[in-house]
Amino acid sequence: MAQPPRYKREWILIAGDPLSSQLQGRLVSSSLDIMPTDLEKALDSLIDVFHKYSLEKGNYHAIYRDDLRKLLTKECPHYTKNKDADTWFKELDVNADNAVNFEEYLVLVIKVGLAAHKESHKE
Ligand SMILES: [Ca+2]
Repeated sequence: MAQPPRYKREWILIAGDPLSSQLQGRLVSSSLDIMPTDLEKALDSLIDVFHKYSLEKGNYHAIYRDDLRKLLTKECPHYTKNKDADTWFKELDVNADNAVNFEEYLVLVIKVGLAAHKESHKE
């Protein structure tokens, strides 16, 4: 028998409503749900950040060049400043479809995560 989900997402979407966009994907726990783990919360944040920029153009699955520039500037400037946004875009857009999909975004997360981990061990 399948295990119940540890937590559930409450999807609220009213087309064109900015508050709905912000609420979409938010983790919602009811009193009956088990609290998500730290890693589950972190994963939820990674997904939320992706959608924050993909939904700039109304797409759940693609971040376009100018929105990637905003993401780099606003979400991880410390770890991405050594390359310009166009260079990041070319590196991340592996399938060359002029958009960064979620898998390609995870490459950025890995690179930034490695840099953050390295920095965490600096004295
Ligand atoms: Ca792509």
